Amino acid sequence: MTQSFPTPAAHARELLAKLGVPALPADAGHPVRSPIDGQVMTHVAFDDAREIGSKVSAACHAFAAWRVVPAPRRGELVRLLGEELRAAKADLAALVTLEAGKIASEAAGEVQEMIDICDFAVGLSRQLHGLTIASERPGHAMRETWHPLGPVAVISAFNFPVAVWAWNACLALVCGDPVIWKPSEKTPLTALATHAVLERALARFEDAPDGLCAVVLGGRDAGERLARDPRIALVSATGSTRMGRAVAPMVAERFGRSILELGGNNAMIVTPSADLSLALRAIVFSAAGTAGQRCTSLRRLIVHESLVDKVADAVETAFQRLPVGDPRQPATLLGPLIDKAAYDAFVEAMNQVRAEGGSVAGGERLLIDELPDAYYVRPALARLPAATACMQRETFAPLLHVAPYADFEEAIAIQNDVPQGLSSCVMTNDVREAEGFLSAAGSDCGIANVNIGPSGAEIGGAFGGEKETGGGRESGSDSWKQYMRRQTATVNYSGALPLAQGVRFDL
Ligand code: UN1
Repeated sequence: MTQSFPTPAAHARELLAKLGVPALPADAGHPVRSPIDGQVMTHVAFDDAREIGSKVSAACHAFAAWRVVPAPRRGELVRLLGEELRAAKADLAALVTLEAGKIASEAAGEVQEMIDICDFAVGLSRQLHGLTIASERPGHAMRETWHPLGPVAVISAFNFPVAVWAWNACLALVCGDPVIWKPSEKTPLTALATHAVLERALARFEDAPDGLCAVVLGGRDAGERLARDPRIALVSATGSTRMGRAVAPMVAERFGRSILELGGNNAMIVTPSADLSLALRAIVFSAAGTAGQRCTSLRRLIVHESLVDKVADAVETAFQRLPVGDPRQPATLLGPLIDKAAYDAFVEAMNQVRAEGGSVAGGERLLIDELPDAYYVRPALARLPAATACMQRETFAPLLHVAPYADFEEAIAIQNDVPQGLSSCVMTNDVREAEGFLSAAGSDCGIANVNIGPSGAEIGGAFGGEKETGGGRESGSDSWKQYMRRQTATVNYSGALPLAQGVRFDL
């Protein structure tokens, strides 16, 4: 059943008010468009160099106070944030839909991901464990302690406009670090709304230092300013490999730390023993879900030659049937691309497939008459006779390449033969293939799955990838260690001064 909704602009006004965001200038500053209709929802003011500088100074002051607050007490702030996010979940998710174009269920999932990482970080606040290490010297004790690191800058992308901030901010806050957030200029409203939610948690917490958390709005130059600022201890940047190539040297030049989560070019291998109905559902969700705009979206399908036509036909049919449209409609499974540039890149990538001897099914632009400034597309399936150059590139759109393989080792070689190394998976019921895929000689990616697609990771694991993906790890496992500095301490409780390695230096 089709529901009627207000225009995205009116809907955004209503949600921003409900979420507690102070009124924004209606017609001045940087325009914020909704991909749902391509129209301007509102404007936001970008921070200038002076404002960015003073936010960093405030974060440095806040750090001096926050680092000595006991970690479990810091965890209480994140616990309160989790409560406030639970209360705001529906409204914040609706705003994610307006600003990023995600279908309602995926937007709700994104806010759930924020809540999950809050819970994880609260537990972590009592588990920032160090080590005790055996000393070779008598009467000596050695230990390793983790201390807060300093202000953290989070540079996030449009496609996960709030969850990626939460991955970083929740860990940083329990680790004792202030957080400055520069969201994508395409999604500033969800950042402002998240901050309004955070303000409520800070008010309930009562004694958090001023300047502990800030939002910096701006374009590339604002991100650059944060990357170059020596007062920022860690820059956690999510986005394209191109962005990472620019940001990483700026941080490295001043010996800052960075966590990079850049491009992916994720593959699935489908073997003869695979459960094909399971595979089909995994393929369609991970290739077409979020309109192919996840870092983890499936872009390459490597299918055994005996099955490749059957699998490709089934995917093509499923793509044809996917309901595309306003992501607020409950029946929609595929919302719009973020903007015209994304659409142009999609068209160019399909042209490259054809130029390399492949064929493309789907890929048409839809709803042009109704919504001429929005970019809705039918997902595209590109059939290739073999893995070719067009499969090397990440195109942030629902374009799935399919190519055959003859033996399993060849499939793994194709899977690994791209510059990126984020996520990967194999569909198989053969334990040798499954374990081989996960072995040292198997997938070279940061994420490797068996019998699930490459996207939709849980927060409990470390998230990130190798090669051009940047090597960073965020979210679960021991990713928290990057937000702290490690100190090795040796205490001499004897009356003598023996030297390590048996060195003698008698005065
Ligand atoms: C991203 O696309 O930047 O694994 C993050 C997933 C999500 C996170 C994606 N949990 O697909």
